[in-house]
Amino acid sequence: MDPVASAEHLFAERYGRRPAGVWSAPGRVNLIGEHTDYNDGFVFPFAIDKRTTVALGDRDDRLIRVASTFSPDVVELHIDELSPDAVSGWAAYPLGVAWALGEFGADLAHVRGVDLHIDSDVPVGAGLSSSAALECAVALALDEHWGLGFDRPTLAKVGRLAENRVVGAPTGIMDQSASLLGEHDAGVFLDCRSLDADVIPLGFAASGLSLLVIDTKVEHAHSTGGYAARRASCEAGARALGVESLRDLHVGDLARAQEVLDDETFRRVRHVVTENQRVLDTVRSLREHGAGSIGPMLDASHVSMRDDFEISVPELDLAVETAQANGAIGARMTGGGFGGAAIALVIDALVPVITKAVGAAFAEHGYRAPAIFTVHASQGARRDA
Ligand code: GAF
Repeated sequence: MDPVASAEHLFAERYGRRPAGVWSAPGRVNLIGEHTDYNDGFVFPFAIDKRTTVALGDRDDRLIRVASTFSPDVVELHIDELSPDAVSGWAAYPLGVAWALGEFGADLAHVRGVDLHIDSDVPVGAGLSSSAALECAVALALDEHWGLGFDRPTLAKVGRLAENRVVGAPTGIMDQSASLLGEHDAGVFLDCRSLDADVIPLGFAASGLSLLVIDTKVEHAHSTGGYAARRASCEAGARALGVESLRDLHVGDLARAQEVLDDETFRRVRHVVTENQRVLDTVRSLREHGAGSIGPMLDASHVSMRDDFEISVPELDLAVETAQANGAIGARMTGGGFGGAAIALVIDALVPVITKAVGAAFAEHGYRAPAIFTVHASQGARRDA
């Protein structure tokens, strides 16, 4: 069954009537630009061909009811009771988005309740931002159904606020922007300070290239520990150097930064400053020389995350090194780190070779078998029916 028919069927099975509409939003892969978003820097992610679907039906009262294929629970809440702390678990995402719409000025006092049914093929915990896919699908569905009229950059902020407050993860704007602004076969080059976005053709298929995702199955959570600590280091570094954010520093400022900062903070800062430059270099190289030219930036990004930002894990390093040793054009861990996935840009013919080599290397090290698959850049959030 196609995803739209399936969403309509699941809604009807749960609620006993047809939905009024179906919306969906994709997960994302970040090609390059890691931990730069909350430093007002540059990112270059793309929306992937794995999506979260929301079927929505009207109600006569003011309850929001949410059901999904990932849990037997049906959770309901009165619109007047929406708050970041009202619900926990997966239902906190859709209900957090409804709350966040109100925080951005939506008049929720006069909207009617809705029933939502949610389904998804974005793998959870793989670093492909299943959470942003869920937030953005619900944000767009409620925005259009309730006629709120928010633009997509604002809906991205709504999703981020839900994530920051409901899940407690101090994440940036990248994932929601990719999910809302992505287009077929294109990356989203986003300036996270101005929120100006340029949608740039990737041309992987035309260049005979595939983008492999290697999900290490090492679980990560950005609401705990490392992610927040890295963000705090970046903010401390910016303060010590007297700039509003690390975006305001360039590679030429690093010598002074090294004199002022302790070694660890300096390395965190150096990652962000050089990563911003790598995003700019990647975009320029892609435009001027095509996708086959961006490998060195991807490889350097991984080294920087491994050694300076210290957010890699042995499984991610092994995935990256094995892909590189078997002919990948470039490879790096992607996303927030501490687990999740690596990506490798590879010539089509090498997909089976690299898949096999990475699987064998993981087995040899006694690591859990990774999930390895290709992804394609796809359209962002949309109404499907
Ligand atoms: C996670 C966050 F959600 C993003 O905002 C971003 O900071 C990323 O980690 C690291 O680049 O996906």
